Amino acid sequence: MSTRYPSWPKKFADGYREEDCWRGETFGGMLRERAKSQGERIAITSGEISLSYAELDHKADRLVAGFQRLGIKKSDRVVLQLPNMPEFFEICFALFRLGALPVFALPSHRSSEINYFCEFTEAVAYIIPDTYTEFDYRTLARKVKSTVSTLRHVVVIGDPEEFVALTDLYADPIVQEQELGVSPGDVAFLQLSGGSTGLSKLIPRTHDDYIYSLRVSAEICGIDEDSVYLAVLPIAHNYPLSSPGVLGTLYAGGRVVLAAGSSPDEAFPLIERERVTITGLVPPLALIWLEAISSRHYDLSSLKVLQVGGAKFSAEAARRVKPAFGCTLQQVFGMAEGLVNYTRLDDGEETIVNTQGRPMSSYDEIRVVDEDDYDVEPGAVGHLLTRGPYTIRGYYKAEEHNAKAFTLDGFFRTGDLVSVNESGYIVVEGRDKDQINRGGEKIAAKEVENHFLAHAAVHDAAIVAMPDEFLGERSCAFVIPRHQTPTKSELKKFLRERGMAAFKIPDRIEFIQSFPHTPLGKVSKKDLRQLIVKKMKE
Ligand code: AMP
Ligand code: DBH
Repeated sequence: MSTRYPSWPKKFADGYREEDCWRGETFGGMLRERAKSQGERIAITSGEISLSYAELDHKADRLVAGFQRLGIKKSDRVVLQLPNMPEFFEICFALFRLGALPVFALPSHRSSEINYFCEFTEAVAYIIPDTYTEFDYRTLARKVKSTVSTLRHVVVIGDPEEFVALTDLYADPIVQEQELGVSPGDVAFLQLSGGSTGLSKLIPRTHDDYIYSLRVSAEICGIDEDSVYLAVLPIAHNYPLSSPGVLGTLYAGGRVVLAAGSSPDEAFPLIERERVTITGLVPPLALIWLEAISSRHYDLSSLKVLQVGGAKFSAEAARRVKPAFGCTLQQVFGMAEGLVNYTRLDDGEETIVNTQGRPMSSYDEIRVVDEDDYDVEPGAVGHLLTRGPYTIRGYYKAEEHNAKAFTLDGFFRTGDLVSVNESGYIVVEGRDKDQINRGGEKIAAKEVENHFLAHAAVHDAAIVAMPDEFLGERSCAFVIPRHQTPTKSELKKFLRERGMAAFKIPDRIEFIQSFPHTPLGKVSKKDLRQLIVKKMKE
């Protein structure tokens, strides 16, 4: 097994092929086929722009030639940091055809994260928009390029300044019926984990396994050629990318509509105009949409499915979806490492409202275990372990961590605490990973703590989740100062200047003289969580 790209043992890989999970498709081949069968049908709509399957296919080919001219080749890593724009697809499919691996950064990431992605993956190129949400990505690129020696090219959508313009890369395609030596079993891209032990881990997903997850997702979510998926969340994230998301929709030959923003005033008119049939939200957004719907008068009757996932959706809010939108709620509990659970469209109301769904594939293996890896009693709460045809067997270049994150027989330790009911539906009950889930955005406590420790006036720091009605959780930093206590705003400014994504900056900072400890002498985050709840009531 490669330690860089861990994979399934042969016995399992053969089994998944025999069972027809893995059909030997590649992303490049999939787009080629859709271009033949769907041709002039629209694949992507973004504002006034629309792109047919044939056009997308052709543009991807032209970019393959352009990327080749830059010297980008099979297996090279390319960090992609793009918002919801049509070029995202042209670039992705071009890289897939080349066999180069996109690394899916989020638009909210800043120098700290991007530097790490580029360095750790030894990326040869970094692809960005010129500006987006008042942020100039070229300044970020300058910083990264000056520190990462492998990075040869920065490609910019829009005004490139000293970098390469994407528009200059659409070259005459080299006629090639075959892809450039890309096999279905190859890793297609690196997705990001929410992280728990520090920086995000990178997740190698293959053509075979990801396309399988798209096919099953599309089927469960009722996606076909007539479906219209509205992408409101950032599409680089695994959920809007694949559950069924934009790629699942393209797999099924449907149409993807890219939203510029997620607010009701941006999304509702789009749903009306484009006759959107399905979209995916995180719980805080779903709450905003639920609040807005009674005062807005758009025709949302085309919407058949409203998905909510990424963080736990409360049963109370879940119950309001159908009456408010007149469509089916689908809860989605997934992870970029693989396993995705869905409530089914024809499930009864109680299942849809009270559970986070069941595994999408009958080949998903689920175990719920105690601290010693023994199965708990049926229905009891325990740690969720999983293995299957689209769940990775190890993170990219992380041998030591993999030994802990996976069992010896290849089950992934999800870090989620769940119970499974008699019908096999999962309820997410909590978490045992050192992470904050801020309305679907995951924050690894350790990563933020390490940034605090770089401040001269900080002796120690511990980040915990505090309950929040709107986001589910927010983050609180407990800080032990050295001699002089810094101000809270000084600390936040310091964190921003270290180039952390804004969503990771703690919502609250509390100074403390010492941390409570567990009997083993570890910092007791449980006690700190209780302490912050007490303080919130004061
Ligand atoms: P990530 O590491 O970013 O891929 O996030 C995956 C994690 O998000 C899961 O392991 C869960 O902790 C959390 N998550 C995703 N969907 C849900 C959901 N519907 N309910 C509760 N937690 C969720
Ligand atoms: O939170 C997630 O990572 C997630 C949620 C729903 C996910 O990766 C997915 C569906 O595929």
